Amino acid sequence: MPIRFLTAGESHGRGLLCILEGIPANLELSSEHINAELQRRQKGYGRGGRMKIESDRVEFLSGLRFGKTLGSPIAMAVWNKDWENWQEKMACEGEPSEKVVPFTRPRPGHADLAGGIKYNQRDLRNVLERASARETVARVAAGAVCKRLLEEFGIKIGSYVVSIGKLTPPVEEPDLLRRHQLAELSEVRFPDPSKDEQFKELIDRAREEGESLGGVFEVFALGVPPGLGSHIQWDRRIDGRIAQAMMSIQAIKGVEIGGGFQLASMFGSEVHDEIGRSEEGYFRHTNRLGGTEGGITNGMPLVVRCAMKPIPTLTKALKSVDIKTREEVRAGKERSDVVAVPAASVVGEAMLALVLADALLEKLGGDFMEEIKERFERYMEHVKDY
Ligand code: EPS
Repeated sequence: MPIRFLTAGESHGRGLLCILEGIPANLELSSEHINAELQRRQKGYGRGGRMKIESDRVEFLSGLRFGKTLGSPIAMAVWNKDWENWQEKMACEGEPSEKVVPFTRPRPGHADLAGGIKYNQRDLRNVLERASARETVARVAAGAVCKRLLEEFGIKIGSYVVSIGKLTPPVEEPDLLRRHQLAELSEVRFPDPSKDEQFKELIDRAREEGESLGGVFEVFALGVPPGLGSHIQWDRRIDGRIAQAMMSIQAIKGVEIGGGFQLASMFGSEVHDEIGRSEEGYFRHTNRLGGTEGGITNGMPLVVRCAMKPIPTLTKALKSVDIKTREEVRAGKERSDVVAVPAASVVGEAMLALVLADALLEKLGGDFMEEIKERFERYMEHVKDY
């Protein structure tokens, strides 16, 4: 797998870090591009107080010289502004002061209890800080670099929300790119901003009731050439790789590709995308399989749907047990979002970009942009002539 990336950082620590390896040399890259993606991740009606504190900006630490990649690992940092308020409570060294109150009432649905048991921690902050979806800042930074790379090959990635809670207005717009553009204009990333008020009412009501909400979003990629991923081994299948990447996003509980679960109840003739041919090569009359067959991209748009569970931090706290006293209590409360589905869809874009950039480089090979582009053009000729 040509692309590897690691993230580090706690939610209220110094910042979020990312090391991204495998990006070829000579790709033009700027912090502006990454910051624009980071800002998109911060948006969405229903976010908590934290997003008013932060204004996420990337700082490149390596892998770039005069605006072009070097082929060496790209290290990026996004510093937490909130660190100022947490320095004492999240210090890497020294002894805890009296200000440090251990978090001992695990929230159902968060990593608190399972992580506390696993790592033998008596202050569950030692778990929740890393489990927090703030980590997705680093993923979005890495994904932004991959998006930049994919753009050079005409591959575009977008997303939109299809539901929040039980509210699922029909998506009228048929065109995927247009859905994305409309979502950019909506406060909840729904591809019809005239529905925003309905979503906002629902979110306001949830907030008043001390509740949280989940939802469903779709991520797509256009311009994906056929032939990424492979049928020959389980871990090379592109659909499996996409599902793993998406499922790894905090709070995601379901992933579907194309028609997903719906396809299971249909007849074969209603599902499989019939084959046609034009001057550009083969195409499909429909795209119910969401752009993959046999673990290989088939040249149709990739369409992935993800289900996000409601955020586990509730003001109307659920039953829990204090890990210090072992008494039944209400779960601890942390500042949190009421809903983060719009932000998660931006994270989904980043994860899809990472998987596709990896699969594209695996297909083409090469260490610098010029040679990879040449190989891409040759391969696209093959696709057309096949
Ligand atoms: C997040 C930052 C966090 C949370 C949220 C995601 O900030 P804070 O904990 O300071 O409010 O708002 O994390 C969660 C909802 C969670 O359950 O961990 C962010 O930057 O996305």
